[in-house]
Amino acid sequence: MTSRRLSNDTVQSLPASVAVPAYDRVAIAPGIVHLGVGAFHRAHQAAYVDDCLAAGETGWGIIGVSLRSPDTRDALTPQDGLYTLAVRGSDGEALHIIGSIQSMLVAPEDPGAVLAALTDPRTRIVTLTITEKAYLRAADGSLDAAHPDIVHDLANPGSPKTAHGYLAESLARRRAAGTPPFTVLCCDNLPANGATLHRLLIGFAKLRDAHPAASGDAPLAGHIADEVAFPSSMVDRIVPATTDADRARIAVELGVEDAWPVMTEPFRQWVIEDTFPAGRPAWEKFGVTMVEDVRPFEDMKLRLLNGAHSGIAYLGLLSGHATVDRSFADPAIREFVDRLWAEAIPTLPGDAGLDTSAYTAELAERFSNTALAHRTAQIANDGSQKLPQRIVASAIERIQAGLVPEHLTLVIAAWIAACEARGKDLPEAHFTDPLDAALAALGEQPMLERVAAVFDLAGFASGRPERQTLIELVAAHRVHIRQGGIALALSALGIPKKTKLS
Ligand code: CS2
Repeated sequence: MTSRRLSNDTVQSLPASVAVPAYDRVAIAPGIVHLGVGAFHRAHQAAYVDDCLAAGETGWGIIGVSLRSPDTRDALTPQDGLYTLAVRGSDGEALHIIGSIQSMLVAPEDPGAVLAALTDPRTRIVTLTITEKAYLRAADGSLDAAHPDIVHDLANPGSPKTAHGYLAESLARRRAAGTPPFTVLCCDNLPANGATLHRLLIGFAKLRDAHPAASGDAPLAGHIADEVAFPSSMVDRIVPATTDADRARIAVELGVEDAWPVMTEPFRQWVIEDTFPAGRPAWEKFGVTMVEDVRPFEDMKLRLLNGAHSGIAYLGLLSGHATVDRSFADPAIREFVDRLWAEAIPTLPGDAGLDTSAYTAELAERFSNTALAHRTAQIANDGSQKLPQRIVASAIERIQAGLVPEHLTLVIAAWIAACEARGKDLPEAHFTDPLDAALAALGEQPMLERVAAVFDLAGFASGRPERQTLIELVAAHRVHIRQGGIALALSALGIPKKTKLS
């Protein structure tokens, strides 16, 4: 393997088939601070921003912030922030070098530098992909005020650990300096993600306003409630984790090394509520849909794409399928996903002009992409954080409509079974969940009680009249899985369909 590295110098000498930034990176000013520079951000938002920069915008470079690990910074900084986006479809792989990330910061190493970037008047948008669990919601959906990182951030506003702490402190400093607030654009897979973050941050600010560490400061909660815009957005692009084989292949194709290329699919979608008082890039020129209300798109994506993804992951893991395409090619799982969609589609707004059959047909193609090798174990992570908006919400609405969500509830049972299979049929730590320690601490219990305990820990259907029905359905599926594996649970649903006796 070559030892030369991708960088501003070597990017000029890449093979002609590789698309490179066609703009002067030095002339770009930073305008966006992004919290959570994972592979998803690098395949999605950073690529859209790269398109805008290539079209001549100069004020929207990205400063990437990692809230925890230095790994992305360590990979990208020696490459001047450049990296390869490998777009893998059925017709092969196209390589793009993305130049929109100008610099990287690692928050735990230098919180002051992150706050300086956030308070810089040139920063007009702060975007986030920090994953569901980093919003630190309690089981009832409100801010988890007892979380040690929240307690820390309230006592130490100048050296926060959480996104909430960084946003609150920088918004307070901007106001004190007479700098208008930035717009906060949440890009995580949460329902009403902007409104959700707004609510959580106001919750944080109220605690902060009441905390002795903030005595003498002007109250912040009202400022955030009234003056800061939090448009919601729906983000979509499938981004499997990069493997060493990907790194080796890309190095050969480029002729230089890229420590962390990102793999993705040709499809991409971004729907954003158009509330940007401090301005924004002209994203709409590159296929981004700017709307007044993102909710119908978001629900469709969370319930049909992500809901099916979780089903494919947990049922697939329990059936021995390592990747999404293999799981989806299993006729029984394919039939199950069709029925899952049939169950979830009626919960979507009928008057929003959604074309659910075109959408699911396209999803079926995307899930069948064999070039991605998207691992079921990757999607299986953090189920307790993902299932509420992907599965539980639709299941509750089905019960309200007088129907039985028997397929949706099998996904929950398969999640519980897959969690419990780790260290037995599945490798230990094959995937992880924030509830792992609490789940492990549950003793032997009858099935109904066990499922109820899991619902309580995860906050599924908390306080809702539909909770008990859901628990009973999940427990019945879980018993089937225990007795005869996922095959028995599926056959109890009539999958695979029995051939008629002649
Ligand atoms: C996946 C998502 O890992 C997961 O939970 O369902 O990351 C999914 O690939 C993206 O939301 C697609 O946009």
